[in-house]
Amino acid sequence: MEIEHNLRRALEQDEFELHFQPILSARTGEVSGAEALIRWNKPGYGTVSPSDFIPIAEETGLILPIGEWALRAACRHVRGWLDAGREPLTVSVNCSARQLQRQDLPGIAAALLEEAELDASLIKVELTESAVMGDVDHAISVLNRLHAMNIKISVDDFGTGYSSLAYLKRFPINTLKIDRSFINGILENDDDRAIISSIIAMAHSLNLSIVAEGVENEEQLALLRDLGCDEIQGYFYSKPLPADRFMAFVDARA
Ligand code: G
Ligand code: G
Ligand code: MN
Ligand code: NA
Repeated sequence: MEIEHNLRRALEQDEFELHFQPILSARTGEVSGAEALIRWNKPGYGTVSPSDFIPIAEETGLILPIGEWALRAACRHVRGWLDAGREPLTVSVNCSARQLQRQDLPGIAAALLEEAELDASLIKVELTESAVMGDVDHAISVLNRLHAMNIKISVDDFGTGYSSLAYLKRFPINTLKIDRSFINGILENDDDRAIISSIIAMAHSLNLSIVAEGVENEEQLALLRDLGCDEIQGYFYSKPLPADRFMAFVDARA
């Protein structure tokens, strides 16, 4: 397959780049971290969005080296920011089901953290509900190892899958990211607002923090803050930015 060949070459030729979407404290408006989102700068074409190549990378197994690349790049960026004298920021890295099931994720993460001389608590792994629902016993054992290393764990796109919070209690999770499809409707839709309100209440009673994704305006932000949401991510503050522009965003808000 041509795209598979091109993705292999992209790894060899260093054509991937991480962008960073700021994540801010709902209460203080301070930048607490960012989600790292991969981009492919394809020569002679331009930027390819991950939604156009991550599914193929997953099918072909290339997600394993690409995921490792993303984790290494995230660790190196965080190290660079610390070296430049910045306050520590937590970076969330997306991991596919396959990385969780087929790779020694804790071992790889340990090596990359050591390589970057980085405190594990600055890296957060984002997994979807379906990724942890696959082989549950294996997922629990991998997550327990990550947790023991002090790597933080988020459940991405929360609310779109089938898991209940009671079920997730079995996993050593730190954070739920409420899917942006719920945030979309909170101002107009009473049901969406009720769902979010009860997710936040239950999450807090289980000692989980809540990130709202896809926050696009001030009214949504104000409501989410009233509902007790901990952190905010979305176009209202910023779209994903190249590393230098992300740092400029951080400096401008400090
Ligand atoms: O940034 P954008 O909205 O185009 O991202 C689209 C999707 O690609 C998101 O759902 C995100 O989870 C996924 N994605 C982005 N970067 C990575 C990555 O490094 N690894 C994996 N597995 N998925 C990623
Ligand atoms: O699935 P995941 O949560 O990893 O996807 C993150 C993607 O969501 C990012 O690639 C980003 O482009 C997109 N995104 C982030 N904030 C917003 C937003 O406020 N509105 C919309 N429509 N998309 C967003
Ligand atoms: Mn994500
Ligand atoms: Na998401």
